[in-house]
Amino acid sequence: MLDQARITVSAGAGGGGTIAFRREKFVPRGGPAGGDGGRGGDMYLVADRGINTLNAFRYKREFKAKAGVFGGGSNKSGKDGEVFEIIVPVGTQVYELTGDDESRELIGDLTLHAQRMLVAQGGRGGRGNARFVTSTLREPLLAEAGEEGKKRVLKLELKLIADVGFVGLPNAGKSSLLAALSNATPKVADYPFTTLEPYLGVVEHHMQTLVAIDIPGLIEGAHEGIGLGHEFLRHVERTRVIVHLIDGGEGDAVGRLRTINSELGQFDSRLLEKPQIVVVNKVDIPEVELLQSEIKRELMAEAGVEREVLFISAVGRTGLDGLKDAMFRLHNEQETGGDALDAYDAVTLRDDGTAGPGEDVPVLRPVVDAEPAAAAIRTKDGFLVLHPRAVRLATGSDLSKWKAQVQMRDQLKRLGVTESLVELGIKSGDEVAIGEWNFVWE
Ligand SMILES: Nc1nc2c(ncn2[C@@H]2O[C@H](COP(=O)(O)OP(=O)(O)OP(=O)(O)O)[C@@H](O)[C@H]2O)c(=O)[nH]1
Ligand SMILES: [Mg+2]
Repeated sequence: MLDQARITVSAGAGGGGTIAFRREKFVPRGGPAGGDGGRGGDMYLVADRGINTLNAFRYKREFKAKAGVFGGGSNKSGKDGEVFEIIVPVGTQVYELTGDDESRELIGDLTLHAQRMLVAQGGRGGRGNARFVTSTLREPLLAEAGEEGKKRVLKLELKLIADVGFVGLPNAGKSSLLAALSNATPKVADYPFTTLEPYLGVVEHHMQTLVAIDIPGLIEGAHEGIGLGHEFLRHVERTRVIVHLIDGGEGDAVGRLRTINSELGQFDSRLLEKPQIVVVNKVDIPEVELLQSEIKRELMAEAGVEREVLFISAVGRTGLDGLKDAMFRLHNEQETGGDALDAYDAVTLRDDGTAGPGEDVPVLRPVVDAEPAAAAIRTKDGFLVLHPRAVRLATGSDLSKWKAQVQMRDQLKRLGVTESLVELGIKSGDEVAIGEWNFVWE
């Protein structure tokens, strides 16, 4: 199972502004009417609790949002590029990779269903020539190119969040069940407290997946810290469904059920409000099979056990389909209105397959690109203008025309570029490069 992915996201470029003039009868060239370009589409990550893996990124790793459309004539603005949403599982941590060494920085943590994170901002549209009209400039021949969309390399890491919790006394077979239902390989042994740390596993059923968590066995007094399980009960708090596993081979199923439920309730009464599937394990043992209907009757008589009692054998792998049906059905029933549950701590899947507490959830940090510090710099051939607006203007205009060049120099003055060049010590005859355009300073 893939639980990390490296992807490239590119927001859409802004559409270029247009140079156009109104067509009027008997007027060779009407007023300027070039519209602005549309904004490039933004790129978002959106968390969805319907998926539990990053498998979708195995084949598709590059994502591009649509560009904004060029401005039209008659002052018509170009259409904005559509927002692009990449769906990721809830529990996805987002790192930005930068530099040749791809050093990583955590930029977000999607822990809630429907949470959105802007990862690459669409480029602004360029202004059309109609926007450059002033009292002295009646016939602007300038327009801005659209801004580039942001591009980022991201590393996604899935911090699994458990959907279903397995609880029960030590030795009930919780780890055996997790091993039988999922890809996990927890340790199984015939002594109590085999499991010392919670384990997570992804359970697949009819094209759906959910994450199950196996926690150490609970014993009487667990809520006060006796045994091990209490430490991990908080992982069960955020699950939607509890699978309560009872060892059928040990007798007194009702007493065992009560012990655990009393611990759950004392730890946090909300745990008892969760749908609970009561499952009797080890039905492969002949005595258990023999007593099946009696055990079932006793358990059904218990308050709180409204649902069917299931009989399975984790080791013999019987009854598992019925259990999966119940798990997915109850889980899906909780999908709506369960948002309060999401506020609980997430659980981290460690490299060795065990689960640790989720780290504190960092606030989503909006990604902002720094503007270049200087409007222009000196190069070995002369001067290079970096001012983003000026560069876009040079790119979006047809500067082969002498009139356009005059207007462009005017704009450089207005944008403060001229002043920067003077401060850098520019002299008459020096070469200035700006976007695709080069000119000689006078
Ligand atoms: N006969 C039989 N034995 C089982 C079954 N499931 C589990 N066992 C055995 O029961 C013992 C305990 O199983 P585990 O899966 O380690 O139980 P656990 O609930 O995880 O136990 P702790 O981690 O100690 O809380 C092991 O010896 C298993 O082989 C089953 O379906 N039938
Ligand atoms: Mg175990």
